[in-house]
Amino acid sequence: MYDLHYWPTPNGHKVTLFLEESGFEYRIVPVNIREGAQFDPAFLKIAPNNRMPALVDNELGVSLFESGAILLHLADKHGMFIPPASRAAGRAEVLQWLFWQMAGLGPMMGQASHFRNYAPEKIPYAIDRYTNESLRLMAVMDKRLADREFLAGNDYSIADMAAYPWAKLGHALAPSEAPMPNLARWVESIAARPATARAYAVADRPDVQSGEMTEEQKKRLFHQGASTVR
Ligand SMILES: N[C@@H](CCC(=O)N[C@@H](CS)C(=O)NCC(=O)O)C(=O)O
Repeated sequence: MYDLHYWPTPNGHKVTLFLEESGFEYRIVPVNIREGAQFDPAFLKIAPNNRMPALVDNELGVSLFESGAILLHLADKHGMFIPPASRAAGRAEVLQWLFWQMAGLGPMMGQASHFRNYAPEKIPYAIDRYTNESLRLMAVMDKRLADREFLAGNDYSIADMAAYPWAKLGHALAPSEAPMPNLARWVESIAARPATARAYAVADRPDVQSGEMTEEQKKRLFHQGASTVR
């Protein structure tokens, strides 16, 4: 049994995508990041970076933070959605696209969204920098997907699960941008998976709902620094 410390954001969806594909039993533990639940001492014990998602693997007595580490732990433990070490070439394909998402697509789209939607001033340099970098990364995906079904080859993998929740939001960044047909086909094919629908349905639970963000909540989320941690 797994406990998934979760809030319905793209990084949270990555893990419900895996858990719903696998059919494993898991409990949702809501982490209302708008209300500061990421700073609860009990949560910080398993997620010292005060970010969700985090996973408690009750069977092994292990807890993890960072969505990429969580996906890799689940995939390796159960031998699903990543080739084993004995198939090093296929495994390397998954790992490089997983790390590409964690280091590139996720952070860049996160910043693009922040400067476009939440920053108190509209700063064109920041908006353009992060929007353009996100679009560049999406074009890399589009090219990659021209001759294979999924990011790492012909099998759906944890690299796709990591990239999907961000990439599906991509069209909102620049609706007039030249079409990315391979990326669009990939988004549609993952959206059509029954497990994807179940993963996103978790976001409809009443205990993970939040409305418009208040000024106080924005301050809590967007004005963190070293003193937040000490
Ligand atoms: N690299 C981390 C990023 C996690 C992350 O940024 N989580 C956000 C929500 S998407 C969060 O918990 N924010 C709380 C805060 O900013 O205090 C991962 O992939 O797990």
